[in-house]
Amino acid sequence: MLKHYKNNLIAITSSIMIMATSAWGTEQIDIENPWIRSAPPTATVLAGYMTIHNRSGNNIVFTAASSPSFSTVQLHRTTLHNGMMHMDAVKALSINAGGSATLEPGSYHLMLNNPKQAIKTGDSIPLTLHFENTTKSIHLIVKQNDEATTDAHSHQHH
Ligand SMILES: [Cu+2]
Repeated sequence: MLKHYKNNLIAITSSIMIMATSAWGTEQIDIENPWIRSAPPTATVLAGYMTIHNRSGNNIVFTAASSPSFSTVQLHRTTLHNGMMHMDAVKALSINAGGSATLEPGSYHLMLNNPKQAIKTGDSIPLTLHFENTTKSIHLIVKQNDEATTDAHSHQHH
């Protein structure tokens, strides 16, 4: 009887701890301009971009992403090496307290593999970002390349 009671108590305590750790992150991670580059309907791979702002006082580690609209989502980085473009899978991306990370064409990006439905310009695609201590659910807007870069850099215009 006593043993049974103890087990219950431990179970309750650990579930409260999980709630507490996941609560801090979501409010303090801001996602700016999340978008997917529009591609022909035959495309089996699309690229997703955004800026992740870490407004918390702790380092955060972005580890993965998932979407019901794609079979898999990977974090990639494009690099220029001897005049050739390469894409490498990146396991994790650390973002300092108060810092940000930009996923943009020619650099870090989400590789969205095997769309499960037609992805059209203007669509809003659900995606969950996984961090070490939390997750954040967002929507990415499918945009033409020109439209998206204008949005991202509009503050630089005179
Ligand atoms: Cu890629």
